[in-house]
Formats: sequence, C-alpha cells, structure tokens
Amino acid sequence: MASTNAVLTIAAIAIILAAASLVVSFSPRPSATTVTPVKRTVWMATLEPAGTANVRAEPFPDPVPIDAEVPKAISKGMRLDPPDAQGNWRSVVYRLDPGTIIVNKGDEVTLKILGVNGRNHTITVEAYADTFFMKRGELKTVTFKADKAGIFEIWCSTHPPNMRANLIVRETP
Ligand SMILES: [Cu+2]
Repeated sequence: MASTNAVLTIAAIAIILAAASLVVSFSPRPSATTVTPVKRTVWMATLEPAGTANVRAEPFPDPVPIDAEVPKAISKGMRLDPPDAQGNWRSVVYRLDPGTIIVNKGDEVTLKILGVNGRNHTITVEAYADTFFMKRGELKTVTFKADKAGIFEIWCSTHPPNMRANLIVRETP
C-alpha cells in the first residue's frame, strides 16, 4: 500500500511539473520594452553646399548632365553655374539638414530650423505642419505630436527637387 502511495505521489508530481511546463511554454512572451513617448527637439538648418572649380584644373561638364526631373540640370535647388570670365564654375545644391529624422509615434516633436543659406524657403511637413515661409537668419519652430506612423516628407518648394528630408515616425510596441 505504501508503495502504491509513493507511485501515486510521484505520478502527481510529474503531472504538476508537466502542467507547469505547458503553462511556461504557452505564456505570452513578455512584450518588447514599451516605449514611452518623449519630447524631442531636432535642430535643423537650410544649407547650400557648393563645389567650385576652375576650367584650368577641371573642365566644365560637357555635355551638361541632363536629368528628366532637373531640366538642363538647372533649377533653383540644384544647378551648375557655367564658367565665368575667369573660368570659375560651380555645382550647387540646397539641402535640409539633417536629411533623415527618426521619432517614435506619440513623441511631441519640435523642429527648430535655422535659415543659414538661401534668402528664403517655403517648407511643408507632410501630414504634420502647414506650409510656412522662412527667411535667412530666422529660427523657425514647428511643434507637433507624431501621432501617425510612417515616412513623411519635409520639403522646400522654393528649391526643388532635392531640398527635402524624411521624417520617419516609428510604430511603437
Ligand atoms: Cu529652400
């Protein structure tokens, strides 16, 4: 009788252990670290990098590179200035710096954009801010809650095609 009790006890323990292991196996995995929304300030600038050369050292591109989206490679935001009387020529672009901004959904985002290069700019933050105008020397502040996940463009319509940046709003756990 005693041995029967011992067998039953061992069997009961085995069943309990098996059940416990099932519970462990099927328990939902702990979720990834929950991201708490924060306030983020992103410092930006309007920039105009330019490369200068002289035909004595570097010939002006011939033919001038033509891209369907940049007729004759000349636009306000991306251009080649042909050689002047001294043979100096330039290639110029306008940029929004930084070109990629990453935030988490739910963050309260403040963009602080300093007008460094370019007399003025007309900038839009897709889905988050109405178009606004800014001048050189101005520090423009744009604040919004990043409540939509996705990739959004920030662009300047004064300097197409490449004065733009990507705002990436990450979906959070
Ligand atoms: Cu611009």
